[in-house]
Amino acid sequence: MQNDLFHPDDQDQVYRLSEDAVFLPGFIGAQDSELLTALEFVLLQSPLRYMQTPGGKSMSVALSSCGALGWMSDDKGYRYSYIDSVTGDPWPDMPEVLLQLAKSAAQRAGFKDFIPDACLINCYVAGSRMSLHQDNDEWDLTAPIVSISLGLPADFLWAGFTRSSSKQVLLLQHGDVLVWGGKDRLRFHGIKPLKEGWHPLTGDCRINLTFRKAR
Ligand code: MD3
Ligand code: FE
Repeated sequence: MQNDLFHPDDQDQVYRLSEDAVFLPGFIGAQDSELLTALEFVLLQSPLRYMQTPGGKSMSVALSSCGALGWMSDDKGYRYSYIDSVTGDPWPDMPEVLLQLAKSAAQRAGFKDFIPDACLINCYVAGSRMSLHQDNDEWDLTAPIVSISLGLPADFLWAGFTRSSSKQVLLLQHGDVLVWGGKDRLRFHGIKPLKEGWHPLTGDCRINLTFRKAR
Protein backbone atom coordinates (compact mmCIF):
# COMPACT_ATOMS: atom_id res chain seq x y z
CA MET A 1 0.00 0.00 0.00
CA GLN A 2 1.17 3.48 -0.85
CA ASN A 3 2.25 5.65 2.08
CA ASP A 4 -0.02 8.66 1.58
CA LEU A 5 1.55 10.68 4.39
CA PHE A 6 4.96 10.83 2.77
CA HIS A 7 4.02 10.51 -0.87
CA PRO A 8 4.41 13.97 -2.44
CA ASP A 9 1.40 15.41 -4.28
CA ASP A 10 1.60 15.35 -8.08
CA GLN A 11 1.57 19.12 -7.81
CA ASP A 12 4.97 19.22 -6.13
CA GLN A 13 6.85 17.14 -8.69
CA VAL A 14 9.59 18.79 -10.73
CA TYR A 15 11.14 16.95 -13.67
CA ARG A 16 14.10 18.41 -15.48
CA LEU A 17 13.80 17.46 -19.16
CA SER A 18 17.01 19.25 -20.06
CA GLU A 19 19.34 21.88 -18.56
CA ASP A 20 16.82 24.75 -18.76
CA ALA A 21 13.56 22.89 -19.42
CA VAL A 22 11.28 21.82 -16.58
CA PHE A 23 8.06 19.74 -16.48
CA LEU A 24 5.67 20.41 -13.58
CA PRO A 25 2.91 17.73 -13.85
CA GLY A 26 -0.39 18.77 -12.27
CA PHE A 27 1.02 22.13 -11.17
CA ILE A 28 -2.34 23.88 -11.69
CA GLY A 29 -4.11 21.61 -9.20
CA ALA A 30 -7.45 22.87 -7.88
CA GLN A 31 -7.09 26.29 -9.56
CA ASP A 32 -8.19 24.78 -12.88
CA SER A 33 -11.83 25.90 -12.81
CA GLU A 34 -10.97 29.43 -11.61
CA LEU A 35 -8.45 29.64 -14.46
CA LEU A 36 -11.00 28.48 -17.05
CA THR A 37 -13.59 30.98 -15.79
CA ALA A 38 -11.05 33.80 -16.20
CA LEU A 39 -10.28 32.50 -19.68
CA GLU A 40 -13.95 32.49 -20.70
CA PHE A 41 -14.12 36.20 -19.82
CA VAL A 42 -11.03 36.86 -21.98
CA LEU A 43 -12.52 34.97 -24.94
CA LEU A 44 -15.75 36.99 -24.78
CA GLN A 45 -13.61 40.07 -25.55
CA SER A 46 -11.18 38.55 -28.08
CA PRO A 47 -12.75 35.37 -29.48
CA LEU A 48 -10.80 32.37 -30.75
CA ARG A 49 -10.16 32.55 -34.49
CA TYR A 50 -8.42 30.47 -37.18
CA MET A 51 -5.49 32.46 -38.56
CA GLN A 52 -3.86 32.11 -41.97
CA THR A 53 -0.20 31.19 -42.32
CA PRO A 54 1.95 33.60 -44.39
CA GLY A 55 1.64 30.94 -47.14
CA GLY A 56 -2.16 31.26 -47.12
CA LYS A 57 -3.15 28.03 -45.35
CA SER A 58 -5.63 28.00 -42.46
CA MET A 59 -4.13 26.85 -39.14
CA SER A 60 -5.89 23.90 -37.48
CA VAL A 61 -5.45 25.44 -34.02
CA ALA A 62 -7.77 28.35 -33.08
CA LEU A 63 -5.99 31.26 -31.40
CA SER A 64 -6.45 34.31 -29.25
CA SER A 65 -4.34 36.27 -26.75
CA CYS A 66 -4.50 38.37 -23.62
CA GLY A 67 -2.02 40.78 -22.05
CA ALA A 68 -0.48 43.89 -23.64
CA LEU A 69 0.64 41.96 -26.72
CA GLY A 70 -1.00 39.29 -28.82
CA TRP A 71 0.44 37.06 -31.51
CA MET A 72 -0.91 37.06 -35.03
CA SER A 73 -0.28 35.50 -38.40
CA ASP A 74 -1.46 36.60 -41.83
CA ASP A 75 -0.16 37.01 -45.39
CA LYS A 76 2.35 39.58 -44.06
CA GLY A 77 3.95 37.10 -41.64
CA TYR A 78 4.07 36.31 -37.91
CA ARG A 79 4.25 39.13 -35.37
CA TYR A 80 3.17 40.52 -32.02
CA SER A 81 0.66 43.38 -31.98
CA TYR A 82 -0.92 45.64 -29.32
CA ILE A 83 -4.23 45.56 -31.19
CA ASP A 84 -6.49 42.58 -31.95
CA SER A 85 -7.11 42.92 -35.71
CA VAL A 86 -10.50 41.16 -35.38
CA THR A 87 -11.99 43.55 -32.79
CA GLY A 88 -9.81 46.60 -33.52
CA ASP A 89 -9.28 46.95 -29.75
CA PRO A 90 -6.34 46.22 -27.44
CA TRP A 91 -6.11 42.59 -26.30
CA PRO A 92 -8.00 41.78 -23.06
CA ASP A 93 -6.11 42.22 -19.79
CA MET A 94 -4.21 39.19 -18.57
CA PRO A 95 -6.28 37.89 -15.62
CA GLU A 96 -4.43 38.05 -12.29
CA VAL A 97 -4.93 34.31 -11.64
CA LEU A 98 -3.15 33.50 -14.93
CA LEU A 99 -0.34 35.97 -14.33
CA GLN A 100 0.32 34.70 -10.80
CA LEU A 101 0.32 31.03 -11.92
CA ALA A 102 2.79 31.77 -14.73
CA LYS A 103 5.08 33.66 -12.36
CA SER A 104 5.00 30.93 -9.72
CA ALA A 105 5.65 28.19 -12.30
CA ALA A 106 8.66 30.12 -13.63
CA GLN A 107 9.91 30.58 -10.05
CA ARG A 108 9.45 26.86 -9.33
CA ALA A 109 11.51 26.08 -12.43
CA GLY A 110 14.30 28.41 -11.29
CA PHE A 111 13.52 31.50 -13.40
CA LYS A 112 13.28 34.54 -11.11
CA ASP A 113 11.45 37.77 -11.98
CA PHE A 114 9.54 36.47 -15.01
CA ILE A 115 6.98 39.11 -16.04
CA PRO A 116 5.05 38.01 -19.15
CA ASP A 117 3.44 40.67 -21.35
CA ALA A 118 1.66 38.18 -23.65
CA CYS A 119 -0.43 35.05 -23.11
CA LEU A 120 -1.24 33.08 -26.26
CA ILE A 121 -4.33 30.90 -26.13
CA ASN A 122 -4.33 27.83 -28.40
CA CYS A 123 -7.48 25.74 -28.80
CA TYR A 124 -7.24 22.24 -30.28
CA VAL A 125 -10.13 20.03 -31.40
CA ALA A 126 -9.81 16.45 -32.75
CA GLY A 127 -7.28 16.50 -35.59
CA SER A 128 -5.75 19.90 -34.73
CA ARG A 129 -1.96 19.84 -34.71
CA MET A 130 1.03 22.15 -34.47
CA SER A 131 3.91 21.27 -36.74
CA LEU A 132 7.52 21.37 -35.56
CA HIS A 133 8.66 24.97 -35.04
CA GLN A 134 10.82 27.30 -32.93
CA ASP A 135 9.39 30.22 -30.93
CA ASN A 136 11.57 33.11 -32.02
CA ASP A 137 9.18 36.03 -32.63
CA GLU A 138 9.91 37.39 -29.14
CA TRP A 139 12.22 40.35 -28.67
CA ASP A 140 13.94 39.03 -25.56
CA LEU A 141 14.96 35.40 -26.01
CA THR A 142 16.54 35.33 -22.53
CA ALA A 143 13.07 35.22 -20.91
CA PRO A 144 11.50 31.75 -20.53
CA ILE A 145 8.15 30.56 -21.90
CA VAL A 146 5.66 29.02 -19.48
CA SER A 147 3.02 26.69 -20.94
CA ILE A 148 -0.17 25.45 -19.24
CA SER A 149 -2.19 22.55 -20.67
CA LEU A 150 -5.93 22.22 -19.99
CA GLY A 151 -8.57 19.74 -21.08
CA LEU A 152 -7.89 16.82 -23.42
CA PRO A 153 -4.40 15.25 -23.40
CA ALA A 154 -1.96 15.65 -26.30
CA ASP A 155 1.36 14.22 -27.42
CA PHE A 156 3.96 16.98 -27.24
CA LEU A 157 7.06 16.55 -29.41
CA TRP A 158 10.32 18.17 -28.48
CA ALA A 159 13.52 18.04 -30.42
CA GLY A 160 16.92 19.69 -30.60
CA PHE A 161 17.99 22.81 -32.40
CA THR A 162 17.54 21.65 -35.97
CA ARG A 163 14.34 20.40 -37.57
CA SER A 164 15.89 17.01 -38.29
CA SER A 165 17.22 16.36 -34.76
CA SER A 166 15.85 13.38 -32.83
CA LYS A 167 12.48 13.85 -31.13
CA GLN A 168 11.06 12.90 -27.75
CA VAL A 169 7.37 12.57 -26.92
CA LEU A 170 5.72 13.74 -23.70
CA LEU A 171 2.01 13.33 -22.94
CA LEU A 172 0.64 16.66 -21.71
CA GLN A 173 -2.44 16.33 -19.52
CA HIS A 174 -4.91 18.69 -17.87
CA GLY A 175 -3.11 20.89 -15.34
CA ASP A 176 0.44 20.19 -16.52
CA VAL A 177 2.97 23.00 -16.89
CA LEU A 178 6.19 23.25 -18.90
CA VAL A 179 8.87 25.92 -18.59
CA TRP A 180 11.45 26.47 -21.34
CA GLY A 181 14.25 28.97 -20.96
CA GLY A 182 17.96 29.57 -21.25
CA LYS A 183 19.73 27.05 -23.45
CA ASP A 184 16.46 25.24 -24.28
CA ARG A 185 14.50 28.30 -25.40
CA LEU A 186 15.03 27.68 -29.13
CA ARG A 187 14.31 23.96 -29.23
CA PHE A 188 12.05 22.75 -32.03
CA HIS A 189 8.69 21.49 -30.72
CA GLY A 190 5.16 20.63 -31.83
CA ILE A 191 1.88 18.88 -31.00
CA LYS A 192 0.67 15.65 -32.69
CA PRO A 193 -2.89 15.61 -34.05
CA LEU A 194 -5.33 15.72 -31.12
CA LYS A 195 -7.31 12.54 -30.49
CA GLU A 196 -11.07 12.68 -30.01
CA GLY A 197 -12.28 12.74 -26.43
CA TRP A 198 -14.23 14.50 -23.74
CA HIS A 199 -12.99 16.40 -20.71
CA PRO A 200 -15.39 17.45 -17.92
CA LEU A 201 -14.10 21.05 -17.89
CA THR A 202 -13.31 21.77 -21.56
CA GLY A 203 -15.54 19.33 -23.45
CA ASP A 204 -14.12 18.24 -26.81
CA CYS A 205 -11.03 20.44 -26.82
CA ARG A 206 -7.55 21.03 -25.46
CA ILE A 207 -6.46 24.51 -24.46
CA ASN A 208 -2.84 25.55 -24.18
CA LEU A 209 -1.72 28.83 -22.67
CA THR A 210 1.79 30.13 -23.31
CA PHE A 211 3.11 33.05 -21.30
CA ARG A 212 5.85 35.07 -22.94
CA LYS A 213 7.84 38.23 -22.67
CA ALA A 214 7.28 39.44 -26.22
CA ARG A 215 8.89 42.93 -25.93
C1 MD3 B 1 9.61 24.52 -26.21
N1 MD3 B 1 2.32 25.55 -28.23
O1 MD3 B 1 2.15 28.17 -28.87
S1 MD3 B 1 3.33 24.30 -25.47
C2 MD3 B 1 3.20 27.57 -29.20
O2 MD3 B 1 0.70 22.88 -26.73
C3 MD3 B 1 3.32 26.12 -28.90
O3 MD3 B 1 -0.06 24.50 -27.91
C4 MD3 B 1 2.25 24.12 -27.99
O4 MD3 B 1 4.28 25.52 -29.26
C5 MD3 B 1 0.87 23.81 -27.49
O5 MD3 B 1 4.16 28.11 -29.73
C6 MD3 B 1 3.32 23.62 -27.11
C7 MD3 B 1 4.96 23.85 -24.90
C8 MD3 B 1 6.04 24.76 -25.38
C9 MD3 B 1 5.84 26.11 -25.55
C10 MD3 B 1 6.89 26.94 -25.91
C11 MD3 B 1 8.15 26.41 -26.14
C12 MD3 B 1 7.27 24.24 -25.61
C13 MD3 B 1 8.35 25.05 -25.98
C14 MD3 B 1 9.25 27.22 -26.50
C15 MD3 B 1 10.48 26.69 -26.67
C16 MD3 B 1 10.67 25.32 -26.54
FE1 FE C 1 5.81 26.93 -29.81
